[in-house]
Amino acid sequence: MFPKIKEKILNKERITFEEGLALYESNDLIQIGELGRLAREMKSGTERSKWIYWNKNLHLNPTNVCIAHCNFCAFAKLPNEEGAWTYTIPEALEKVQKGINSGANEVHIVGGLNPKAALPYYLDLLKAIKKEFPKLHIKGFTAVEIDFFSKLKKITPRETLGLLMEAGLDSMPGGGAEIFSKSVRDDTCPDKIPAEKWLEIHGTAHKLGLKTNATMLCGIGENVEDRIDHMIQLREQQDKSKGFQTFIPLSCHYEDTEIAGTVEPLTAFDQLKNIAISRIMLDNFDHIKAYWIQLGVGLAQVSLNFGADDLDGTVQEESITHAAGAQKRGLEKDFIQTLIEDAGYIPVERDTVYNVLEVSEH
Ligand code: V47
Repeated sequence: MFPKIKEKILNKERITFEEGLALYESNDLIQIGELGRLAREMKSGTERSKWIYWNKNLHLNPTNVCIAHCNFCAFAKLPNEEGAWTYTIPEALEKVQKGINSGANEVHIVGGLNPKAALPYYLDLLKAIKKEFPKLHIKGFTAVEIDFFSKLKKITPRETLGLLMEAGLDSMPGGGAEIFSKSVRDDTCPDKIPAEKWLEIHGTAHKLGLKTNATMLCGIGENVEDRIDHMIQLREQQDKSKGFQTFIPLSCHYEDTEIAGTVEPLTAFDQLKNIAISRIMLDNFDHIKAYWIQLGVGLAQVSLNFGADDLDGTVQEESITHAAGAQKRGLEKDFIQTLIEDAGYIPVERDTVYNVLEVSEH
């Protein structure tokens, strides 16, 4: 199997569902990693094959009030529950200011499905952020939120996206995809939009000129067939609409979640396979992100040798994974650069849409 897949990667031929599955079923992690790295090198081209991207960003979660019930989520609260928050616009601006003070050029905004923080609230928030910080890139809202805002306002997702873009939205993150399989979605996040709707909203965003990302949440009871199916659905959507930049495999954290103890947690092997196999399968995605908040810094560093070419960023003020037990908070520039260099790569600071800001070649 390995020589055939290697040949296909070198010839830029598409890897099939069955081949992807065979990779997951193998425990030869070194060979899988080598193929992931080869796929990454083929994708980046020789000159950039040693580049690892990172950026200076902050996460802003304006509200954790959420009417959806997802069994893997420790972030959501009911409106009057202890620990529920919805920031006023000045409170949100204060959080953003803190990020700006540490050099952030991107704010990643996502929140719960809160009927009291719907489109009018977010239009005001985006306008206020752009007025105060005109150069800050706003990456905001999962397709699940876009659908929620649209239904409340009785307008289409296209109209909602248009209004958000007028107010300052620059791109969209990849959250809310979870696992596309209907049975896993029904078991874990029955209130979330189905796969087709998630993909359709990203397709609409791409048509409107927004770049977006895509995630896959693993460790929620899915099997490897579900993971490959998820990647193939994304690959097909990308063939059509071409606006995805980065794929981010996510690893479930279980503290304070209902799903804890009911599923097998991911092992380090699983997580490295997710990185390498997604790099091999997603031949039309430019980047694979190793999200250190969830992988942990150590595994994120190792994954740079398995096909990931992006370490996300400094990530200040994240709440979703931290609510479920993630330990590490904000990384400093020097530390990110050391992680990359020690793995044998060149740190490249980027903006959200992969414009190069600084290549740190020593
Ligand atoms: O959509 C929820 C996941 C996502 C848990 O686009 C959990 O650049 C682990 O989408 N354990 C939000 N994960 C994060 C996200 C993201 C992160 C970094 C970069 C980008 C990007 C996007 O977190 C949610 C959900 O899939 N999530 N609960 C949990 N207990």
